[in-house]
Amino acid sequence: MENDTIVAISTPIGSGGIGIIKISGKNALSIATSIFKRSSHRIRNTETSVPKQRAHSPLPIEGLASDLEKDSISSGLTFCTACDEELQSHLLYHGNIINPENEKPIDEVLLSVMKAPHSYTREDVVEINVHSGLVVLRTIIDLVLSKGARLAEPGEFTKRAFLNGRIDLTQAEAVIDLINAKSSKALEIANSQAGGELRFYMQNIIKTLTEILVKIDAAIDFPDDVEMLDINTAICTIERDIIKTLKKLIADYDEGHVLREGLRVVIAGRPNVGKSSLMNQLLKKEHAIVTSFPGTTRDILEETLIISGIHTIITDTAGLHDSDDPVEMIGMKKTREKIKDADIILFMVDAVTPFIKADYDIYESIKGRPLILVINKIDLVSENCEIKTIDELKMLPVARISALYNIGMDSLKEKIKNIFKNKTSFYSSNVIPNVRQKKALEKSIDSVELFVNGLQSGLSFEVVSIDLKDAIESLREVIGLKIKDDILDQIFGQFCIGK
Ligand SMILES: Nc1nc2c(ncn2[C@@H]2O[C@H](COP(=O)(O)OP(=O)(O)OP(=O)(O)O)[C@@H](O)[C@H]2O)c(=O)[nH]1
Ligand SMILES: [Mg+2]
Repeated sequence: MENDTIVAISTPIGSGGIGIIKISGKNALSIATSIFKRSSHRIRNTETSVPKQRAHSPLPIEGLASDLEKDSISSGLTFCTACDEELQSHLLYHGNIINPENEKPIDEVLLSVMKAPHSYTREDVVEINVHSGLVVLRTIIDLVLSKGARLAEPGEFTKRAFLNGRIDLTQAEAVIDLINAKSSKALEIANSQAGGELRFYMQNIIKTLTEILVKIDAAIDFPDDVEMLDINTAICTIERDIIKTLKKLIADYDEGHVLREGLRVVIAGRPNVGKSSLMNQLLKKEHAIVTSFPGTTRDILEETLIISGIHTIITDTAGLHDSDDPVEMIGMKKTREKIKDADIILFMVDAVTPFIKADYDIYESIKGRPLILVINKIDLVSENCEIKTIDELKMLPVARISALYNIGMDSLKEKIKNIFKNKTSFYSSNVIPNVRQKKALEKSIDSVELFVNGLQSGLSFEVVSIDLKDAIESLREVIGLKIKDDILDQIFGQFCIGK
């Protein structure tokens, strides 16, 4: 476990009233003490405002020292009489960050101390509230680094909270979601996950499966001495409770992930139908290159935007058609991968030459998925021109647009919104696994089903217990009890620095 001392700016970079520098690790306090000079007269303490037993509870940070100074007496702040004492945990100190080389103050700050284990990381943590401004923040960070700390990596504070047992992995991931929440529902979901709801489900299932495994192991080792496993009851519990719950969680992901991650809308079609033009029109900027040459877009392009109030990730793709050009083939492979993960596919055709063989080939590969048929370039055909196609395609929601001249965009957005609503309106669960958790859940279902099939077909306990162990391992993986370092790095790498 890492035990060096880390530092980062915890607030967004840019101009603002207050910036927070966070230090965590065994030297956090000594580093802070070496660069911080307390003001001679005051600590804000709570004795005048809260009952005695809460005197050391965390204090709200209301503003910087100068504001505190003005309001100190009227707001009931009390004066410190022992200012040379060691910094106490969960108190807020007023003072200055001093450059130790010339003793000159760098900034007037409020400094709070949270001693291990009563901190976010379960290590000693110091937070310094400084006047936000890049130069001040950088100067203080440099000073802390010169005292032996190192810059924190993205998510490292939360990673330490996880490694030190303060939170489990589902909660750590919920912290990312809280930071990234794009809607009030997403925030609700992240909050319940941060509270440990998914972990609660997992722990119960792991407990039940472990009890079955213990009986199986005992029956293998001491066949004559132990009470036999009631196979029918075990199968019934697994099928009725466990598989059902796991499948529900996966269905929750499929239905609910748009609430936490956004709606994935992929524009697909053959070359030159106007996919990139639509992307640009939706984004209201020249993002994708548009030319009259088929095959202009070689790679996928992704952007986020709000469509009718919905957080959307829109993807422009390389045109799909028969080609043996190696670059195009790579682009088309990526297109197909994106299509696989899409929540909505905007299947685009050209109003002038609709439904040639290449269009039908594409349709064959995407039918059954949530599609909107987008007929583009309607500015080039007469208004009432009927587009002939097979009945199946006529059943799809259709948007007639001109991406170039911004015609029909509202109707297209309305259709996207309708599909989103159908997907989410009955959605009430507050526990939505993320992709990583979903994959582990799927693995666990496979193993549990193999175990049940094995039991039903009379395989030996030695054989079926392997599947049961695999299932338990996958469930442990969901809450991070068995997870490799590189996966951890990937998870915490998604955080911003300072969290
Ligand atoms: N008249 C008209 N031309 C359009 C419209 N949309 C796109 N175009 C033109 O069609 C050509 C191809 O447009 P793109 O947006 O590059 O088409 P694409 O589907 O991204 O093409 P690839 O990247 O090659 O697959 C360009 O010359 C666009 O100006 C439209 O609504 N009306
Ligand atoms: Mg293009």
